Amino acid sequence: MDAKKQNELCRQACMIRKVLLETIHNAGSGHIGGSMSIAEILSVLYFNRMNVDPKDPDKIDRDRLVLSKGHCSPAMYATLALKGFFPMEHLKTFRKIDSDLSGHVEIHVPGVDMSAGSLGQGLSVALGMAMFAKAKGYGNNVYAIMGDGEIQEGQIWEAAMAAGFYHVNNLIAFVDNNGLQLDGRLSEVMDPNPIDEKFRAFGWNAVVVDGHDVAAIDDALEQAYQCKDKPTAIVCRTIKGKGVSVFEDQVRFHGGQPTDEEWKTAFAEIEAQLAKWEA
Ligand SMILES: Cc1ncc(C[n+]2csc(CCOP(=O)(O)OP(=O)(O)O)c2C)c(N)n1
Repeated sequence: MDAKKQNELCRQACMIRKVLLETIHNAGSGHIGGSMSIAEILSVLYFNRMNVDPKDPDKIDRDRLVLSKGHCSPAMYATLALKGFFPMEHLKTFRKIDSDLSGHVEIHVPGVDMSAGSLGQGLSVALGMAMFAKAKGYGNNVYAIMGDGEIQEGQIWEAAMAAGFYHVNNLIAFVDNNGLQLDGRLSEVMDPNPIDEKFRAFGWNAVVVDGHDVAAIDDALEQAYQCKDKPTAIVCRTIKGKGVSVFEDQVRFHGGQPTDEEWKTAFAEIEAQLAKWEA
């Protein structure tokens, strides 16, 4: 990836963080930590790789993305608005009564391919979409983003087993390996690591990358496209709350809200990062 592209994708990740924080701040509620940790994944997918058209969100042969960790809707909605699926202004309705932008992703929102929120279901749905696309010969890819706490759910592994057995190579699953779940560290609750080895045992191609390195994510995707006989799992080592010092690696910001002082720090830090990428 050339330096210009890398700069653009880093800047988009920063914009995703800025917009998702503004969205949550405005609503007074929403999941900060797990939204911040997937900003680079979404930046690479939506601003470099995915075949989607904001003017034609339902086109049949589009790539699809299932945000299986559906509580991270602020990251998804920020990305879709930045990509042009709906006006930025609409984000101000997030979590308001009568808005389609609810706290967990909703399929009624342009650009969203699956409603999610009940963890553990997304990989199964993404697998179905990928198998359908293959049967139809559309040639598209289906992406899923799961949490590392989420993969404690048994249904994930049923889907993983089927995807490996049926060689569903157009299915690419990201695991946001930020090491925290709702109520603590994975290492203390129930550790699914080593995650890549588990996927390999189920017949997948699996890679581990720094999930905040846009070039590394992009390279892993290239490797996934080259793999013609297996689905690919991209295990992204990330930091929950990445991008704001006071939010990073804090269980409290899974769903909890910052104080006014912390919000001030957050917006100042994000603005400083944005200035760096714009330079
Ligand atoms: C089936 C189900 N059980 C419990 C919850 C409540 N819940 C919401 S987020 C979460 C933690 C998920 O952890 P992880 O997948 O690691 O997400 P991240 O840390 O990336 O936000 C839980 C238990 C849920 N949404 N669905």
